[in-house]
Amino acid sequence: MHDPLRPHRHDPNPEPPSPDAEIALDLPDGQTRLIAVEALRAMPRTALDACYIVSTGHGTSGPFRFEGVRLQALIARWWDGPLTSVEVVSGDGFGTRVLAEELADEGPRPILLATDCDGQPLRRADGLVRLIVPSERDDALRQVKWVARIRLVNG
Ligand SMILES: Nc1nc2c(c(=O)[nH]1)N[C@H]1C(S)=C(S)[C@@H](COP(=O)(O)O)O[C@H]1N2
Ligand SMILES: [Mo]
Repeated sequence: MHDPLRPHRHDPNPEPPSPDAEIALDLPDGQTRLIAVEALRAMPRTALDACYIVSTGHGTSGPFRFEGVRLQALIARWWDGPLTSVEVVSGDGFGTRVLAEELADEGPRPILLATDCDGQPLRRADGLVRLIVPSERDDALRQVKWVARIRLVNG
């Protein structure tokens, strides 16, 4: 079975999986919160300059200035209990796992849920809402477009 947390394809899907950018946030206690993109945009914002989308198969694009909300800030707003990892999965079955240690040790370039790029709102076709993992510069497999579900895992 295809595991979205281990994507193996390098053909980026060009099509948004749905028109809607709402995100479902699964909490470790079994509850789910639905987060509209407007609610995400209303949160404190962070910008990251000089981001590149690096693809082994089809080159590099950028630099981009991505702007949005820190993944850590989103988590802190909804969950203050213990956490071991966070699964970020798109509507087209593409995803990555972020470890709690990564979030604790982010430094000046934090992981972002981007809603804007180069001063413009990201369009759905561009990947709204897009995860940006600035430490990953190999193959773009963690630069997840169309984030649909964020699962907080403890244990
Ligand atoms: N949801 C989703 N995110 C994705 C992919 C995808 O197919 N679906 N492809 C990945 C790959 S392999 C690449 S190279 C980049 C391409 O990003 P771009 O469309 O901005 O160039 O997105 C990454 N994120
Ligand atoms: Mo890729």
